Amino acid sequence: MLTKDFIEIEEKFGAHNYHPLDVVITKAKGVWVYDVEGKKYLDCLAAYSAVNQGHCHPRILKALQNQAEKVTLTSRAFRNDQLPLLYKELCELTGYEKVLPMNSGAEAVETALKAARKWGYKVKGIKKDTAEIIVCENNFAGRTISIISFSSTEQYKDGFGPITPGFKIIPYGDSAALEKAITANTAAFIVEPIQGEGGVIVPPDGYLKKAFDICKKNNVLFIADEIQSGFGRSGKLFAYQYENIKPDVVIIGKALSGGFYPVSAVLSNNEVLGVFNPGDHGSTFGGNPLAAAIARESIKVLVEENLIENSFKLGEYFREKLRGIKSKHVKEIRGKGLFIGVELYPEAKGARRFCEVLMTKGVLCKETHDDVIRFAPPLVITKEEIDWAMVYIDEVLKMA
Ligand code: IF1
Repeated sequence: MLTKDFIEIEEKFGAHNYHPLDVVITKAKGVWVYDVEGKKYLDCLAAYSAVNQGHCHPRILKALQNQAEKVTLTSRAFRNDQLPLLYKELCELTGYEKVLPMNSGAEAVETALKAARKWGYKVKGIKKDTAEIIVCENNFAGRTISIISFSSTEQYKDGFGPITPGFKIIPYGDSAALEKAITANTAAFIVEPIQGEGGVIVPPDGYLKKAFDICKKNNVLFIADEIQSGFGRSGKLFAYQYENIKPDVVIIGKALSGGFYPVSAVLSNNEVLGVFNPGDHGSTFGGNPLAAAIARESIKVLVEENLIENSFKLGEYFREKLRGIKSKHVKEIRGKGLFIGVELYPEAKGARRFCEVLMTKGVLCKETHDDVIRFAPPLVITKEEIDWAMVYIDEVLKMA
């Protein structure tokens, strides 16, 4: 079957909730993916940062195979011998006291929302059912009803009401707005240290620290959504580490599994995660031994292969190369580590057409927010591979 045959079947039988590039991938290794017609592409999206360790990493694959032959799912009605070790290793790596495992990123965000509300009532003493959570404009945190309820993107909410109350939206990067929005009922402030879907938006230097201090002063939980920015993507283990803060809660997902399996989690301290009692929250698959074994190895690969440092160094290199391209379309090049956004002028008529042409040249990337081309390759990428891609990126950014 050819590319067009797969597309035809997909369009006929699948819901049309996506508009993918017309490349049908059949295998992948490291930074490279291959389509059904044998054409090779350099993946500059890395499954939205879920495959930071590179596609089909051999060590993670082994961990999956070994565990799959032993036991895959016990449910949390029983214990398994992988989850405790994942807990311990995650806490040692991150400096947090407790972990609550889930599957998708959205579920972990929902878990953090529930923890924050319950902490607000049981620890802070907020009056029943009045807790408020502050979020930023332009956020992206998933697709559940409660999460879209605090989205500022109309499309994500359109047709899905009634929405969940209890959220306040303030501008991103504006600590004064945070200070003003906080009331006695505020339980938490949730923020992406770098906004991903928002267009790879890096907030002003010092913003996270100021916001953190404001939260501390007002007894408000500071929650960092590191689902996309975490695990080396930004050139640090977590993007919040650029500002020398320690969030009360960190939400992780995506690269926690190296792309093999949906694994997410909430990291926090005993006070916050201690609010959950048996029966308060859970998931059939959350914390299963296969997920835990995969996550354990994914974390080890990230650290032992120095992928965080590679992201920092090659991110600088990637941006420097991009800055060398003389293109009338480019308004701004930004990012940290291998989390890179190239914003185009409105006259460029959208980033999508650039991504479509890049695909024909063998470079896969994805537009975000109409005018931004996002480059976020697996963190195993080399200088030579960046140089290879840059020839085409140069050519395509110079299109009419
Ligand atoms: C899609 C975007 C990226 C996230 C942050 C939570 C979640 C995400 C900061 C939820 C998910 C995804 C979802 C995916 C595309 C992708 C995305 F363009 F939509 F925004 F990466 F940039 N917090 N982001 O970025 O995690 O439940 O999806 O596991 O197609 O919707 P999830």
